[in-house]
Amino acid sequence: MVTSQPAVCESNPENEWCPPGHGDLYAALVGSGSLDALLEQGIKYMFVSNSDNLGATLDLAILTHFAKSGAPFMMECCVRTENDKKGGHLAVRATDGQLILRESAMCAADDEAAFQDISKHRFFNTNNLWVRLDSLKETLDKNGGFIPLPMIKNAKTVDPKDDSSQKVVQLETAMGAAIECFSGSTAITVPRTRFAPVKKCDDLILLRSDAYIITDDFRALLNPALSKAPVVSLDSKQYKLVNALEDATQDGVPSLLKCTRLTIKGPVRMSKKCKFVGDVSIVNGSGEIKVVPAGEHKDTTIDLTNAPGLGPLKPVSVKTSPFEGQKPGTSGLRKKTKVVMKEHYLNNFVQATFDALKETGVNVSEGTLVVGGDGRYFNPEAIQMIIQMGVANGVKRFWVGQDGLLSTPAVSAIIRERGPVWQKAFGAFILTASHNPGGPEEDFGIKYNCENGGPAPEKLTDMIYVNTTTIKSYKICADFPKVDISSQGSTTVTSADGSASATVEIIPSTQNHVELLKTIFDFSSIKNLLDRDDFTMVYDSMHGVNGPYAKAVFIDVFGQDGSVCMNANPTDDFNGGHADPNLTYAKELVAIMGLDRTGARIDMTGKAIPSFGAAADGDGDRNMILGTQFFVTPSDSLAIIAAYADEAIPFFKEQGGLKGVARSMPTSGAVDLVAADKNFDLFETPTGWKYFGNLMDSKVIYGGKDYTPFICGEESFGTGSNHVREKDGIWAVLAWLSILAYKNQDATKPLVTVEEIVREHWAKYGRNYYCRWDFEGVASEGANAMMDKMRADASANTGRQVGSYKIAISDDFTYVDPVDGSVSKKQGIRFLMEDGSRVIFRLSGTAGSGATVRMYIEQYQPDQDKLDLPVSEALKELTQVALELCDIKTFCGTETPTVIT
Ligand code: VG1
Ligand code: CO
Repeated sequence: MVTSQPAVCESNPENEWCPPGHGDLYAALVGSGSLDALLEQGIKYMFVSNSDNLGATLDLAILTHFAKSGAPFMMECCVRTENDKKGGHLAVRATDGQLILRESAMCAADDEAAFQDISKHRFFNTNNLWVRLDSLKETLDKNGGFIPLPMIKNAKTVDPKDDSSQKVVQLETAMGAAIECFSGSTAITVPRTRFAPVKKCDDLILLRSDAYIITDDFRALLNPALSKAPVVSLDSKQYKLVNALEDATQDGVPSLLKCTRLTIKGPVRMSKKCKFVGDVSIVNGSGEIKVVPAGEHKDTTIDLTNAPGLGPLKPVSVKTSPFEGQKPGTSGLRKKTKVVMKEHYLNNFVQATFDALKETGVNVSEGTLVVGGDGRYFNPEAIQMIIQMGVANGVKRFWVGQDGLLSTPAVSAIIRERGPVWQKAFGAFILTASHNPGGPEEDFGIKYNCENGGPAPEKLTDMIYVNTTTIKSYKICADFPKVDISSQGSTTVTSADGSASATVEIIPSTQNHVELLKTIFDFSSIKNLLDRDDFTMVYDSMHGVNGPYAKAVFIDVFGQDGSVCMNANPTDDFNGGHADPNLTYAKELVAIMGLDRTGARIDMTGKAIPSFGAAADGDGDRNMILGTQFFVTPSDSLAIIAAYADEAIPFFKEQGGLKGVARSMPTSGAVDLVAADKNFDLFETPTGWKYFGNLMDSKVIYGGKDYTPFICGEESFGTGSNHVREKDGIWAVLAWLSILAYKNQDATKPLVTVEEIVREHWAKYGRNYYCRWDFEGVASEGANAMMDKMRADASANTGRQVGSYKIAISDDFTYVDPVDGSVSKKQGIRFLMEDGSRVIFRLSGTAGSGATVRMYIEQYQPDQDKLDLPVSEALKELTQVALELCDIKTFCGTETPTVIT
């Protein structure tokens, strides 16, 4: 029964929308004002076609013909063949001789045979249409603003994917049907080359095969060696979606040059080594993917039903449904381990990533996928799962860190440096939640890094997230054997039919990274420093992944005593600690260096204090630098490394000197002063390392200005350079040791200390007093409301006087990437005071659950007499102002930070 009422679809109201069909083009031209605008510009002719028709190019000969004809409307038609008999055809209306279009939906059931008679109705519409815009306007005006197109009635179900849902009538119009609305309209027969629509995978495989060529002016043409395109008919159930065809042809598209007909039934995989000649039919009734043997197949039916399958390489599709909240944050996806261990949870994210890679054109079958992590709980299981899913998604080679261990900077180095060209890594999964605690009750994390070695850019992480919201199934080779990741070596697994294989290589965790570091620093002068009697150091790896790297460098290369490396054996829960190198969490080291959690000196009478102390976070990309009873803020550390780079570090010296520096927005402006002094290009980016990569790749990838050699850093204990595309903890430690070695070249003189170097720097540039207050684990609603309020009040706050500070600007930081123009909004609420002081608020994007508010406070002090104040005192008033500005007490119920750094 037709109710003539709009359809209702409770399960998904989006299905209630009735797509109008491309006949809507004319209404859209009028409604959007485009028609008038085009006419005003003096444009007379319009050529339109379906976007899937790769043959629809703007052919000047046809345009000339159309212009000369004087007709208001012209349709390009092709001669109908067997393949086209079900589609609409051109006709002459008997009553008045008007050209009209007849669609199958307009044909009475008993006239079907005549409709499909290609000798009677010889032409079909290609939907390549030429329209005189002035005539269009006239016709529209005459008809009260629309074109009276015939309605097409389609019988559908309200949910197109569910045949059992409510039956509906979908009304649409077709743009070609307008031929009947213009008197004097005409048609022209064009060669098939003007009609190359890609509607089904049948068309796509043909187009991608050697049956078609791409001309120099990018037209897809039937290969001149063929008089007729092969007739392809793929199993419509198996190859409905492009993904399925791509899986089936992951090893290349077979040759169809000598093929007349190709019919495929059942799930198969082909390769470019297959050549189909004449009429070939492939059948696989087994339900399991079977591989068509390489070689020529001529006029034959290949029955693969009982052929050996892929065995351990057999992918299966597992049904799943989306999990909420799989949006990667500042550095990947971080969640409670328990959440990640839920069935399908990690599978969904990994499949969403593989799908996004395919969408962006990454060929995962070429090169290598790197897999490793910080050694936290559930890493080993996740690694095996990623291998099994990788194989199912077409990955042929893996590099896995021994014992699953790879630090974040080492992964970046491996992607960039390891292997011959044909093995070069295309990307990596890094299993880390970095500085977040680990273990079954704590956090797990996963992130994807790209071919340049850097974290996935926002464009990719957004795509991954969208995929996680629609995922229905994932692919996995459940029978792929578990790989022993505890010892180095290579395992190749071959499919049962011998057609394919995948190789998993367990690689040394530290080798590539340590080799790279040796090319950057002057190791012999660092060794001289370390060997001095008056120099001692300790490096705390906090039970994270950095331990093996610290040992490889300091014990194996520099020959230092084992006591230099503290907490250097990775454990899966970081020994119950919080592997975050700051004054609060690196308690043990901080006490050894003679400080308390506020950075104040403690009584160390009778105890020897090392000259140098450093700590790393869980995944080895962060660093904390300490001198004897002295804490170096990360912002100062960045500025000082930049100031000494050219003198103390060969990597910079030998490449003509440092060119560019960058800091994240909340990081203090100490490095800005060095940049201004030394004429470096300076950039201020949003929080997170992914934004630095484009600046480092500005020339090599984007062909723009070169900013390398390049140094960048964040206030959150991250520092690095363009030697990799991640922050690099051990790099920063070696950079500091290089500066110390440079300042202490004369071994007969007393040691110039870390503290002296920092004070000398302040004396020259002034001091940026800086601190960050973290409010961890507050309720998300309150935190969000607080941020919204400050955002809403931004313009009202601008110009306001608070205490002795006047707010010059209050805004929400927006970053426009100077290299690729991409825009990142809502990157932190800023209060920029008239005297240059700053207060900034952000919500953390790395929290595994709940919310963390970060409050950043900075005040510059050039006065030589005021360089030695305790930070809390120097920032006392500004801190009060900051608390007032955000009113965190009201929104989050607390004013006491969990961590101050
Ligand atoms: C934090 C830091 C940020 C850093 C990120 C990843 O992010 O503030 O500077 O890049 O962690 O570091 P957020 O969004 O929580 O403020 V790591 O060493 O945890 O990968
Ligand atoms: Co980290």
